[in-house]
Amino acid sequence: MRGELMRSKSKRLKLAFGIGVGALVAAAIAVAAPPPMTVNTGAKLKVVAPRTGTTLTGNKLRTRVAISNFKVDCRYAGTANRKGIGHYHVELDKSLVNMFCGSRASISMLGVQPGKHTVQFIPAANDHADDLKAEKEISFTYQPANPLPAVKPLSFAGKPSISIVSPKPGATVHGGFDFVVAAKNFRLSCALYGKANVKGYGHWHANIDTTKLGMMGMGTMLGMSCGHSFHVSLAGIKAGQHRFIAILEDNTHAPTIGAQASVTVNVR
Ligand SMILES: [Cu+2]
Repeated sequence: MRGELMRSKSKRLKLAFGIGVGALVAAAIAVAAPPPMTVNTGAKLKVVAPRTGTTLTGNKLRTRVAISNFKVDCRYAGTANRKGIGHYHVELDKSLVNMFCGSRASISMLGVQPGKHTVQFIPAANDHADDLKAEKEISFTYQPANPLPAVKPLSFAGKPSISIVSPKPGATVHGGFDFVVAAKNFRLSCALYGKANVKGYGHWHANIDTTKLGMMGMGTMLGMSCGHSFHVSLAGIKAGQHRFIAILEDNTHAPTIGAQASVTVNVR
């Protein structure tokens, strides 16, 4: 009798433990893979180029879209959402290349294997949440007449790092400013945006106030750069103290390089 009770007690304990672990695993999965953020921007997007089934023999895919019912304005990217305002994302094989505001864009085929590919066009809100219902996809074949050489991994003597050249801490900025950085032990590349990672290569993101919001911290991303400067429009940014953050990113826009720098300035 007593043994019976003990056994059932320990069974219950095991069960409770099992549920506890299950809940933990479920929570871990929820953290690792958040549901795709989607938003209804109201935008209507039409792809003018390329046409489905295009064979691309050059090394640049030139794209053109027509967007209606939506004010396309990259100056507000990374700031609070505003109804009816945003930008659009271009993805290559469902991997984000960049955000765009002009009707035309050009996607480098560096790091792209010859063969069949898809390109996606997705209206997005200021916080970069995709409007997946308005997404358009085009298939094309990349058959280069003069294939690009493969990008080889790079080795540097030191760890990659980024520092801020301008503005200086405590500076007052107004009406926009150039956010200037210096990257060390790292090769910045626009052509590799959205491609497979190659050691030593990537770019940087300019964020405001935090790096924690949205997918891979992009909720407050003002924009990205493969140069030494990014123009911050300050549109949609309230007056007061703000922190501007420069984050080194791998080609997939993930902050895996593990280097960032920030500066706090006064926005007037
Ligand atoms: Cu990026």
